[in-house]
Amino acid sequence: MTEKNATSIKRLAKLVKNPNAKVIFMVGAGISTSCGIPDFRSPGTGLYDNLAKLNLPFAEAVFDIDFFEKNPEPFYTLAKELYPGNYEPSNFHYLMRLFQDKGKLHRVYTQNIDTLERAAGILPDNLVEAHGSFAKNHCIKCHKVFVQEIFEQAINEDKEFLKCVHCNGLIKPQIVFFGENLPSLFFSSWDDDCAKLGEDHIVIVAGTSLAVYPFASLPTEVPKITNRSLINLQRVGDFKNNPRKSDVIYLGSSDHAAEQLAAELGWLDDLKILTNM
Ligand code: CNA
Repeated sequence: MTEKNATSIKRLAKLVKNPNAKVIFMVGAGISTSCGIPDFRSPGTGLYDNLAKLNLPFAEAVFDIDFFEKNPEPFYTLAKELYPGNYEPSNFHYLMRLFQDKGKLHRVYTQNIDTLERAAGILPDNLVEAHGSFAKNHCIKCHKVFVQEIFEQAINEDKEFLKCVHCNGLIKPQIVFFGENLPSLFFSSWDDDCAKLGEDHIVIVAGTSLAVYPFASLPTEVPKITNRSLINLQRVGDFKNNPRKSDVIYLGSSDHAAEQLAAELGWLDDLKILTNM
């Protein structure tokens, strides 16, 4: 571990040890790469660099609602790869679960659609899936909602693209595509949480390029009295463009950070039990 990272873990642990401390996590695809799910933007390994086989006009098209309406096939191919159940949570997911078990979790805001926060045991009230999930489906034309299983069947059995029985519109999982609104829970929950943030709160941002808005603006909106931390392979977003003196920066793997923070907090045995380390 670099000296800087070691210092950051110590600073973060000190903040967490405050008996009134409560943590909000803001996470992205980087916390799931060790589970075998590629992120979007890591050079070489990210999905955007590996979408050639999907024959897309531009990488983001796979999550573009207008493109999906014309050609759902690339999304179906990708969904098969990303579908929940194929992967186990990472150390970092279980660290967030430990914060919950220790009574120190305020909320997890995730951009991920892999539902690994649920798999790690984060309770529904503590979780905001900002970009939706595979848990439900809806018709993109009449917006009728359908259960999870129908899409799972469609990708597993290579059936025709799912169509709505009411209006013949295409059905897709309730994952937020470019051109679609985020769930209203994202906005209402953040309005509430942000208004309550004080000096005992810590916002930990991990495994995200902070490139997708409005999620990317959350760290900027954190009041100055609240401590912020970034755990990522490189500096991103507000931590790069507008760093605060009090920011605690850890540049490296989120799983390593999870182990080191757990060790510093005296939680390593608990983490090992959860992860079967
Ligand atoms: P991104 O833009 O691909 O950025 C990922 C970030 O994580 C980058 O800054 C990486 O350097 C960093 N990173 C990668 N591996 C690690 C690691 N082991 N430890 C620490 N940092 C790491 O992904 P974002 O989440 O920022 O982008 C938002 C998109 C990605 C959302 O709309 C997601 O739905 C979408 N996405 C989700 C998944 C998933 O659900 N697992 C996978 C791929 C994309």
